[in-house]
Amino acid sequence: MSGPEFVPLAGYTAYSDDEMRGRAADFYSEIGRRRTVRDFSDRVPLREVLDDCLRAAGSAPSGANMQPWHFAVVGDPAVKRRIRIAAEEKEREFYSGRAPQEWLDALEPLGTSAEKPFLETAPWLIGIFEESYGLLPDGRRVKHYYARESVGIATGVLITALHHAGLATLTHTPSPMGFLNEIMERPPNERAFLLLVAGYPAEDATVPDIGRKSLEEFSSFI
Ligand code: IYR
Repeated sequence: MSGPEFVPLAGYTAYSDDEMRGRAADFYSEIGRRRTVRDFSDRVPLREVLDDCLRAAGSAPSGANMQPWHFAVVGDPAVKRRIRIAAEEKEREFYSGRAPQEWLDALEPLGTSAEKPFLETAPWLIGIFEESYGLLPDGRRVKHYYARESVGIATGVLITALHHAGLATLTHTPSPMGFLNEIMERPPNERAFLLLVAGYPAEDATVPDIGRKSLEEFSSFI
């Protein structure tokens, strides 16, 4: 067997300390404005913007470079409606019985409920699927490593890319999410990771008045 092949690190860009300080501060200020949105406009953004944001997500690191993700984008109103109906059915069970009171109390500041109108209003519902294992054309299985972690990282890149492009997102987690495989026609080796709702925020969109932990609260330097 021949060994691994390497090429020069061509894409790396070096910055001076001043440039780096500015870039880090600018990026923090940009991403710090991101808010999870539940009120969407029905205006449809440019498809090429979404394509580039998905390409950005696909550049995420992954276990053994297996790239164990699939992004299924739904824009068809009839399919969005089916997703809303199925999600709300699950959510009603969650909000009126399955969720322990402690969980409902934790969600209270967010003002969420089983009603999910954004699943029909927003232009794009992106089903994010984790390929638990790969499939070769002959049907043999390829083992995937750290698939969940990899998909989580790719999802973070996608959310960041969409925000950077000027779009809003909502990480929606109807539970259980198996119905997404059926509606989005995904194979059994894929497991729904989350449903990312994306589009322009509604003009009168509001967000909960909640804060973020400070750097000191969530980090330590040893
Ligand atoms: N999946 C439900 C409940 C929910 C759970 C968490 I954790 C949230 O941060 C928000 C909502 C829903 O989407 O309403």
